[in-house]
Amino acid sequence: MKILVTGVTGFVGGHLAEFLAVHHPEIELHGTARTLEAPHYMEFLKGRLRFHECDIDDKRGVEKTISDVFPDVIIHLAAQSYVNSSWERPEATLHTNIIGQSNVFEAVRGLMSDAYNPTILIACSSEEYGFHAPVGGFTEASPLRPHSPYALSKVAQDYMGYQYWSAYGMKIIRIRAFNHTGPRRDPVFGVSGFCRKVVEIEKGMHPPQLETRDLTAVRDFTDVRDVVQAYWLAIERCRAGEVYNVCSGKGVSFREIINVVTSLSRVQPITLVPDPKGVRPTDGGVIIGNNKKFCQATGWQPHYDFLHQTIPDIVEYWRGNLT
Ligand code: A2R
Repeated sequence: MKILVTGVTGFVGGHLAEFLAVHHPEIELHGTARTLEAPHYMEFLKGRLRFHECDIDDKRGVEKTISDVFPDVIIHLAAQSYVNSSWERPEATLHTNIIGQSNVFEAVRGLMSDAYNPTILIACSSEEYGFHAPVGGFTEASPLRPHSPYALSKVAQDYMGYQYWSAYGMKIIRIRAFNHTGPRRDPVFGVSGFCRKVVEIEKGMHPPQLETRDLTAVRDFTDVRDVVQAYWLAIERCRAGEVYNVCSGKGVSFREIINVVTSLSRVQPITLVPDPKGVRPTDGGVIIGNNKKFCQATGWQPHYDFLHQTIPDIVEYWRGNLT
């Protein structure tokens, strides 16, 4: 089986490639990246993962990559993934996420035949639901209320997946992933940023204070290592045309997160101060998912305890990777 992971050098892509290389040696693994300079932690995948230089915005380049590889499975992760950047440059986010995915779908459609119809997993997002989870968490039937250009781009990707399945019978599985983090997460994302700051404090690079925003906000976090296993199970067991939440089903407030992160610091005490950049439009609210549909379809259960395994692992990662 040949698998093509778009955005393989990204946070999830790297963990997915590692998971597939370790647990599925039978798979021929391909990945796209904008440049062929792989991050150092992907060195061990040399010879195992074939890189293809490909900008997802470039229709011809995407067509060439997909027709060269002819994958049985595509896991489409390449995207502008950062909500805050989407406020600053909405058109770039909409273009890469929506037109980029259209380029992937059209390239596959051009190759489709009775003998060729690959499975495609697309990475949609909890951001599509908005900020006010009902009791029991957002289900796949909850209304979509995108609040940012990023969220809007993910709604479009999601419904594009539905449309290509319904119009052309393409085998598209839509996954709405809730917050996920883990070692190697870019520090622009909250939890990884807090963990890195604690390590900067330990190394004397930052005063013993953490800049925080709305600590009452509640999110549903899953470890990325559980998420990539979920993506693989989705490929094996989920139904094309369907949409599934991947989440823990449990909410955790940023106050709880900060308490755990600061408790791990070798420098005490750490003072909390308001973030000088102020509150962002994406702060606040309660985003919790309901994972019943996905768990029933696949048997998946998250294994990592977010507060007591994932967060310490991220702190350890920064202790070993901050110079
Ligand atoms: O920025 P780069 O060069 O590291 O590449 C990122 C890639 N990417 C692109 N690849 C090809 N053409 C583009 N125009 C383009 N723009 C971005 O997508 C990176 O390798 C990858 C995204 O990785 P991260 O930003 O680390 O996101 P993460 O957390 O891995 O998210 C994976 C998927 C995305 O669709 C998110 O929207 C969703 O899961 O949550």
